Amino acid sequence: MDTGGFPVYEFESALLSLNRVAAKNIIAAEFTGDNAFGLISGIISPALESIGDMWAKGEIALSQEYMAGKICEEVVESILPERSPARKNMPVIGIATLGDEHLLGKRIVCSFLKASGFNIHDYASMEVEEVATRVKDDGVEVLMVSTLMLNLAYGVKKLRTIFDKEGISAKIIVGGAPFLFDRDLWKEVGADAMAVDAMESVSRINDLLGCHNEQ
Ligand code: B12
Repeated sequence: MDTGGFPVYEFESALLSLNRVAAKNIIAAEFTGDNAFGLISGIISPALESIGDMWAKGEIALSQEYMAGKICEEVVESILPERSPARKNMPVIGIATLGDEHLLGKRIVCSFLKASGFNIHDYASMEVEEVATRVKDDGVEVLMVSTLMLNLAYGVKKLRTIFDKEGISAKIIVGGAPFLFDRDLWKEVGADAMAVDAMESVSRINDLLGCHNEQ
């Protein structure tokens, strides 16, 4: 794997040995104050994906995969930027996982959007029907859906049906593993767009709303 000069292997081995302190120190040594998303895509995500593959091949215990996810949540939390104070005339955004317990991707997208100045309603891991009600009540213009389990990705289809039936005009942008594995799945489930990561999600919102959110 080309690690682009990042200490991915060191971070991965700290995670596999459940060495929380070493994992935090590796990221702290690379953190410059404004490169959180670069460290997430350059070190944290590749290490987690490699650990996920090892688990799938039976090479490590579930507890190692589970703890690696938990340690990464803490590490990510410690470097994510604050909410931006520049929040004039920004569209109302919702974010949900439709019952998925893989919360790290949602956490990162949510934080990136907040840091970019968006107003976010975080519906966490709510069921489809409840998400639709909240989207309607909160006047959400774009709903971001993060699912890592394929079965839950199909929940977007159900959501779209409810939106159409109830006349809810919110756009739906999806992301997460199933949409990365199958690049046409977003169309199949009736979403309006997909994005590969948090950074791309901002361009998708702007494309769909036909705006560039200048302050
Ligand atoms: C870590 C992990 C876990 C951790 C979760 C820790 C946590 N609190 O989140 C634990 C161990 C708990 C776990 C549990 C399970 N997992 Co798991 N897990 C993973 C793994 C290895 C990495 C996920 C991750 O956190 N990546 C790092 C984050 C940062 O990346 P991300 O979520 O993809 O998010 C980025 C982008 O996708 C994007 N994005 C994400 N969401 C959104 C949303 C929008 C709108 C946009 C625009 C962008 C966007 O932006 C993010 C950052 O830039 C994946 C493998 C993979 N390839 O994804 C499997 C994976 C998702 N898990 C899987 C499975 C099967 C399970 C379990 C059923 C069994 C198991 N392995 O233990 C359980 C079920 C949990 C449940 N009921 O929800 C499968 C799902 C397969 C499928 N067909 O559905 C995967 C794909 C592994 C595999 N290859 O088989 N898992």
